[in-house]
Amino acid sequence: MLRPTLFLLFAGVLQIVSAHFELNYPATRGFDETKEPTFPCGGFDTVQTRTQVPLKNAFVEINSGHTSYSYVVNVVAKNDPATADFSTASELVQVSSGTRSYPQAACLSLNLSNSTSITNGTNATIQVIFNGGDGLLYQCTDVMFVDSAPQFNQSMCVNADGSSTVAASGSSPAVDAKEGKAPSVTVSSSFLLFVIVCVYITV
Ligand SMILES: *[C@@H]1O[C@H](CO)[C@@H](O)[C@H](O)[C@H]1NC(C)=O
Ligand SMILES: *[C@@H]1O[C@H](CO)[C@@H](O)[C@H](O)[C@H]1NC(C)=O
Ligand SMILES: *[C@@H]1O[C@H](CO)[C@@H](O)[C@H](O)[C@H]1NC(C)=O
Ligand SMILES: *[C@@H]1O[C@H](CO)[C@@H](O)[C@H](O)[C@H]1NC(C)=O
Ligand SMILES: *[C@@H]1O[C@H](CO)[C@@H](O)[C@H](O)[C@H]1NC(C)=O
Ligand SMILES: [Cu+2]
Repeated sequence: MLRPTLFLLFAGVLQIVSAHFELNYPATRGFDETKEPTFPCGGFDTVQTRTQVPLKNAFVEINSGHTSYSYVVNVVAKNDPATADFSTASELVQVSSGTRSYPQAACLSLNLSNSTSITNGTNATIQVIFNGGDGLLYQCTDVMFVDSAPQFNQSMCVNADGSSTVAASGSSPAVDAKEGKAPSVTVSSSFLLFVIVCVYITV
């Protein structure tokens, strides 16, 4: 009787630790963890204030509660894309994809070369699709792509494992930041603690 209870406790704590993901930069349209599985934008279907994003060295910065995940970043180059646009091949352009094996801050570089229509002044919505193993999760941000975006904060491009943030466009790294290590240590040490407790009790 003891073991199933402990397992449930363990699973419950794990779920709190791995709290899905957030889109931190450019600012998300909105975040509601319960709606995050809602296609196409995690329950937020209204265009918000646009961030000017450069055509080169563009990225989105996320915060992951999962240690291991895959992601895809898409762009719909319209002023106010409809839900259907996010599932229409001719409207949806994939600009990034990959996997990560560490939690917390991650800088996902965008490579716009798949799009022929995005130029200086193009309004668009960026969609981040996150798969941490518990279902697809969605976040969006509204942007205007520009040649020169002096307000776009390149310092927001940070990987929590300290790895280089080489842009997918092949241009020079935006930042090689070592910040954000502390939170990932917190997550992994609490995880380790529960593993130790469970092993201890089982034995
Ligand atoms: C461009 O599109 C192709 C086909 O969908 C895809 O395989 C590739 O990963 C895309 N490139 C980027 C940078 O996302
Ligand atoms: C890009 O667009 C902005 C604003 O629309 C304009 O001021 C700028 O001159 C354009 N840049 C180029 C290289 O066309
Ligand atoms: C882009 O969006 C801005 C603000 O949302 C708007 O003022 C502007 O007219 C749009 N540009 C185009 C080319 O539609
Ligand atoms: C840019 O981002 C960095 C890192 O988060 C932050 O410290 C800095 O204040 C930001 N700069 C601006 C102008 O917002
Ligand atoms: C950018 O994406 C295009 C299309 O998927 C690909 O051919 C190119 O190699 C990519 N560039 C880099 C630096 O990854
Ligand atoms: Cu999750």
